[in-house]
Formats: sequence, structure tokens, C-alpha cells
Amino acid sequence: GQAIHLADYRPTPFVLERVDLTFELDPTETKVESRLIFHRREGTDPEAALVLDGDELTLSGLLLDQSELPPERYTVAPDRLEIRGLPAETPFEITVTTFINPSANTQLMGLYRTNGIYCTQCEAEGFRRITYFPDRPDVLAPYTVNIIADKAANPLLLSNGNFLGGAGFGPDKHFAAWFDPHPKPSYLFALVAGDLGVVEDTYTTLSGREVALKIYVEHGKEPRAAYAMDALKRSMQWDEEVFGREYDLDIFMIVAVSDFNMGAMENKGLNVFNDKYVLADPETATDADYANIEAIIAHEYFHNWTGNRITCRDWFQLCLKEGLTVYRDHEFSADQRSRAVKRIAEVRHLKQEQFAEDAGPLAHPVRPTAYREINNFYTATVYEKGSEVTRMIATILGRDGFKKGMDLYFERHDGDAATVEDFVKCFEDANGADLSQFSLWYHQAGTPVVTVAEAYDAPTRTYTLTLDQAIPATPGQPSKKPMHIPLALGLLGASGEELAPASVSGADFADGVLHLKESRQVVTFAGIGERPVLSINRSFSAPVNLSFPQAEADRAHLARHDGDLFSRWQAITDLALKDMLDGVRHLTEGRNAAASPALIEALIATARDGALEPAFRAQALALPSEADIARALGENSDPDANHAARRAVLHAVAEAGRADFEAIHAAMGLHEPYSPDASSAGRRALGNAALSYLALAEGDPARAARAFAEADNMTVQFHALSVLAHHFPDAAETRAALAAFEARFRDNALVMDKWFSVQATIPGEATLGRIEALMEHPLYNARNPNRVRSLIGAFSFQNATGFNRRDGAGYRLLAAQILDHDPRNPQLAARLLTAMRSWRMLEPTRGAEAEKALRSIQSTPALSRDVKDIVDRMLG
Ligand code: HT7
Ligand code: ZN
Repeated sequence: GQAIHLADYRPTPFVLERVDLTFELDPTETKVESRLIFHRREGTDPEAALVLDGDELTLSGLLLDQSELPPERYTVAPDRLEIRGLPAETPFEITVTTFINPSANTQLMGLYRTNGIYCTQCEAEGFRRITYFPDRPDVLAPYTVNIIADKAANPLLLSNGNFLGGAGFGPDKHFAAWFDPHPKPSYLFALVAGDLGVVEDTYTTLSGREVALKIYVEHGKEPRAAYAMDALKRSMQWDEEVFGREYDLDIFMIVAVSDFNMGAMENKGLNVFNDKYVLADPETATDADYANIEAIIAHEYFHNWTGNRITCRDWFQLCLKEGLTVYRDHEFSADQRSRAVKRIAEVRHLKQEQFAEDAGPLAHPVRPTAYREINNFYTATVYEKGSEVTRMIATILGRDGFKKGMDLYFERHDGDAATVEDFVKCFEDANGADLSQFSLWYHQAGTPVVTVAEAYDAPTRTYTLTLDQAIPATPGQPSKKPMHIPLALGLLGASGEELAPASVSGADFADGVLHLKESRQVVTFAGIGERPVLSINRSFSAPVNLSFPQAEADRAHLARHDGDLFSRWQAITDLALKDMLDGVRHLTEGRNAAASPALIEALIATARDGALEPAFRAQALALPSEADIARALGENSDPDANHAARRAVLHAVAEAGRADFEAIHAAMGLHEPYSPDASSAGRRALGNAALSYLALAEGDPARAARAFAEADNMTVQFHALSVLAHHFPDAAETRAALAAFEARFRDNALVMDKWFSVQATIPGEATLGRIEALMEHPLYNARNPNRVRSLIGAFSFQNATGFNRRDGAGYRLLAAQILDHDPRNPQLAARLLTAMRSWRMLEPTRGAEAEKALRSIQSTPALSRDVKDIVDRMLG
């Protein structure tokens, strides 16, 4: 496939004025009639043809101003319709008729069927699978949509905008008409039809307009949508209070479906969700599920302003809506929950996903300049690093400066299809700032490494930091320019107090933020009366890797005293990671791995500290993951050694803290009536963490089996099941618990996804056999993306030792799965393949096996563009 380049962007030669769609729904032969009114853009070539996009379409009718077009005036193919000889001056109407088969649509892009429901997914390029259309985000128009369908099977007929009216249509059918007055690109189009239950509510906006809120779910599941509704109302209110943004239609609808390629979709007024991110009750959803629902409901709602009212000019600008909207949903969750704990969870996720991507063959800039398949750019870099870049703008300009920039952005670009440059310019203009160097964050891939060296000179009372920045080479970008890196920092005295310097030279330093802009800067803090302990990159103010071999005692000091809670967590994590890396080395030398006294002391003191919120203590106890160890090694990674070293550290902590963990487990009220609020969730998280350590210390499944049996909510029950499965996979207690769980929840697909996942993530080489057996389970369903991700995805992304078997069997299993899924659902196949994005960091034996598996995929004929693009880049 040919790459698409940002440099080739041109506006369309025709302006689309209006869209009028009529759907006659049929499971296998849906008729789509599309009437489009265009006029030629001023100043463009009067001869230019109108080119419409298609994807696997057959044209069955084409009219110009209601008259048939002679065949010499157009050329048609499944992916393209070109019409020539169109009027130069006056508007004209094109009527296109196509027939499509929603039941045969296994890609889940365009119009498809899921559980008897008609549903659409149009981002990024799914609308062209419905009708020939200028399917690009800079073509905006108001839409009228008429839906005709069998009445008994489809009592509900939904589309974007406001409901215009409906009526009977012949003996068995009915129709409904919708009008969306807000001009939108085709990727925000949605249609849903079928028979669903509904949860209804209303919201009164700041200016007093009443909005009808409806969440549609399968009949019988209505009670499980209550939390989503609550999260929606809180999101609407928060966007008014914090960003001054009100909702703009009479109705806001969410539909939950069980077959969906991603999390959710922000279609104007009619969001479509993976039901995993809507449905929750205490017996079937964990605290993590509740937090995800809150975040994703908010995210999609926030897109109404950042994405829909202001959309992207082209798909290179994807971070304009995604990075910004992730930033907004992060801020929302931080305000609803604990800011520090939320930040820790975000950074964990950022490092696990984005830092891993940025360090491998799929690294790309937040704002790329070329792609072969846009679906492959819905990445951690565009979303999570995109959010971090927005956060840094807020750090650099301050709260008020950021707000001024956002207000100008909304004012200047409402109704536009905008670019990243437009966005940045608003912050510059509103603040009189120059963000040109800062903008490199959008254009340079790779995670910067900031090297820190410190020196204290007692006689002159000066503390000196030498800071170097280096950005690793990434595909297509061998060398980089220095960036503007905002580093929040503090200097701590011996009793933990903040030391205020009399002056700072060598860098701009304001409000506790040091602005690193050159490849090397020597920064001097004057008037420091004692050797300080440096707390740097507080709250993770910049998404960088620090190379700072800070003394163990200093890390312990920060873990105990830092005023920035994030940095306390970071200090504990640094201590633990050092022990784990030492452990990996010791194990390869035939020695034992262990935990340092400094780590044990800091960790147990934190775990016991009743003045700290339980959710924070739980985050500290989680310690770095095996993937964190692999990334820190950077090369020659042996997942078995990483696992063993991590386990040894956890084990040492467990033994040392056994009595404390028993007390914590008993004190966290795991049997109290369930409430999903953040502080109750934090207590459960801490109690569950204690149970994990107790299982290690005791080496016996009895306690986890008891916790499993006594649990009255999914958070506690599923954690107990995970402890059983992951620590005691062959115990009778584990077999019994897995069987009891299956018997109880076999009719609940979302819970059964957890059952598949917990088994897929059992460490060790034996799990591959389990995966093969589970693929034969009657409830395994290769057509349901959630189920595939729960088994194959969990195994390949979250089971380092099981997946990275030395003999390469894990890679071969994944390769076979990718080739199996690719013809049906290329998006799903391509995403699964990214599980191997870090293959170049593996030790040589596994690396060679991984490469063989990748080459076997690459040499398979007729790969989708999605898989081809990923595999070529992975091997490139
Ligand atoms: N904007 C949405 C992205 C999305 C998507 C992209 C490609 C294929 C299917 C998809 N489903 C949803 C989701 C979001 O970021 O809000
Ligand atoms: Zn989004």
C-alpha cells in the first residue's frame, strides 16, 4: 500500500452543503440512498471531477439533479466513484444508491449487526463502507437521516441530532427522521436500530435547557446502566464548571453493544459504547471497571466540544481531539477521585503502553506526517503522549494561561476542522508566548532521557544540577533537537522541609518548575544551607526517562517526606526497580535476588501509615511490573529472569511485612456493603494488595480460597481468584474456584471475559496449553472482540513468561491467531500483533523466534493493509 503524506493535504474542490440519507434496513440487503448537495469551491479548477470514497461498495443508482448520468460521465469501482462535467457555478445534487449487507460485515466498520441490533462505526473511514462519500474529516455538513425498518424487530430507530418525527410505513414497517443541525464530518455519523431497553434521565444545562439523557442496553440490563448515567451527569456538569462548555442538542444518547473494536465512539448525540464500558453492578464489575466506565463516559462526552464541534482537518491531526480529550478525562477523574492516586495510575499506564511503543519499531510522533493505515494510529502515543503534551502546556502557562488559550481555541475554531498548529497558536496568542520549541513534542518521536548529576558545595551554600537531555533515534528520525522540558522540582532538607533557594541561575525557574531547553544546562541554586535531597519531575511534569543514580538513602528520604505524593510513590518505585534489576543480574550470576532493607522499610512504613489514603498505599505496594524491568533493561531481556527477580523482591517484602499485611487485610473492611466511590475502592485495593503478599508469605491457597468464598462483590472475589490462579494454578482450591465462578457467571459475557483472562495470565510456560484448551471452550467465540482480547490479548500483552516462551510457541500461537482473524477483522488482528512491539529487546534466542513468527506473517499472501503495515514496521 501507498503511504499518505501530510504534505499532500489539499482542500476538496467541492463544498458539501447538505446530506440527506434514507436507510431501508434489511439484515442482508440494506438500501442506502444518499442525496448530497455540493457546490464547486471558489477558485478551484472548473474542470475538476468529484471523487467520492468507497470501500467494497457496488453502485446501484446515480443521479445528477434527479436525472440519470450517462456512463461516460462517471467511473466507478468498489473503492471510488468519480463524476465529471459537473456545474461550475451553481449548486447541484448527487443521488447515490447502494445496497449493503450488514450481516456479512465482520470488520465491525460501517453498518453491521450485533446481537440482532443494527449499529454503525464510522471512525476513521467506515462511512465509505455505507455509501460513496467524501469520507474525510474536513468535509462537514448538516445531516437529515430517514430510517425505515421492520417495526416489530426494530422498535428503536436512532441517529444523530434531534428527533424530527416518525410514523407507520406500510403494514409491518415504520420510519423515523432525525436532523443534526451541527455540521459534522462523516466519521461522526451513527445509526442504531433494534430492540433495546432504556434508562432515562434529564440534565438541565447551565443556561437552563433541559436535555433528555438515554442509555440503551439489552433488555434486562437496565439496572446495570445506573452508574454510567451518574457518570454522564457528572461529566456534563464538570465540563460546564471547568471548561465552560454546555451540551448543544435536545437529547444525548448512549447505546451499549457487545461487538465493538474499541472502547467507545463519540458520534454526535449518539455515542456507541462497548458494553464493557457501560454495564456495572457490584456483583459483576470491579472497582477498575467502575473507574473505566466513569473515564470513558466522560471522554466520549467531552469529545462533543473537543472533536465534534472542533474537529480535525485530516487524520494526521488525530491528537488534536484525542490527546486533548484524554487530558480532559484525566482532569475530570482527578477532580472526582484522588488527584495523586489518579496521576500515579496514569503514569503507570503511560509507561507501560506509550514508553514501550516509543522505544520500539512502532515509535512515531504524536503528530505523524505519513501513514499507510489510519486505524493503526489510534495509539498510546497519539492518546497518552498527546495528553501529556497538553498537560505540559498547562504546566508551562499555568492554570489561568491554559484557560485563556482553551477559551480562545473554542471561540476561534468552533465549527472548524482544525490543526495542531491552530491549537498551539491559540495558547501563544492568548498568552503572548512562544511555543515554537515546545512544539517539537508533537513532531519528535522517542522518550527523552534526562541525565541528572548533582553537587553540593557547603562553603558557598550552592547546589548545582547538571542536566543533559538526549532523545533516542526512532524510525525515520535519526537525530533530534533539544526540547523544552518542564521539570517540577523541589529541594528537601534533612527533616523533610522544602528548602527555598535565594536565587537560581542557568535556567528559568518559576513556581517550582525548571525549564530545560538546551541539550546541557548547569543550574545553580544559591543560598542552600544544607545538602538537599532532590525531588525531580514531580507529578511527572514531563514524560521523560530520568537517568539519575540517586543514593538509596535519598530515595528513602523522599519516600518518607516528599510533599508531592507522586514523588513519594516514585521514590519507592525507584528503590524497588533497582532491587529488581540487581536481582536479574544476580540470578544470571547464580546468586539470589533479594529486597534491600531500604525498600522493605520504606514500603512497610508506607503500607502501615494510616495518615496516607489507602489507595495510595495500594499503589506503592503494587511495585514495578515485569514490563517495567524489561524496559529499564532496554536490551537482552529474559522474561523468566525478570519474573523471578520481581517475585523474589515481592517475596522478601511479604515475609518482612507478614504481620502488617494480616492486620491490613483484616482492617480494610472487605465485607462492608459495596459502594463504588474512590475511598471505598481504595480500601479494597489495599486489602487486596495485602492478600497478594500474604499468599506469597504463606505459600498456601487457603486464605485466598476463603476470601473468594466469602466475597460479596466482584472486586474482592476476582482478586482472590487471581491470587489463586496466579500463585497456585494447580491447587484443588483454584480448580474449585474457577469452576464455581464459571457456574455462577456463565451467562454473563463480561464476567466470563474475566474468567478467560485470569487463566490466560497465569505465569509460566504451561499456560500456552491452557490457552489452546480454552479456545475449545463452548463459550469461546472468535467473532467477539472482547472475548478474543480476554484470551489471546491477555495472554500476549499481559503474560510475559507464558507468551515469551523460549521455544517460540507463544509467538507461533499469536501468529496463527492473527492470520485467522485478519480476513474477518483486520483491526482486531493488527492490534493483537502490536503485542510483539518490544520484540527487539528480547535476548537472542527469543528474539530469533519472535522474528521467525513475524516473518511468517509478513510472507503470508493477501494480508490486510492493517496487518501488513504493522508487520512491515516491526521488521523494518
Ligand atoms: N474516537 C474513537 C476512536 C474509535 C475508533 C477508531 C477506529 C476504529 C474503531 C473505533 N472505535 C472508536 C474513540 C475515542 O477515542 O473516543
Ligand atoms: Zn477519544
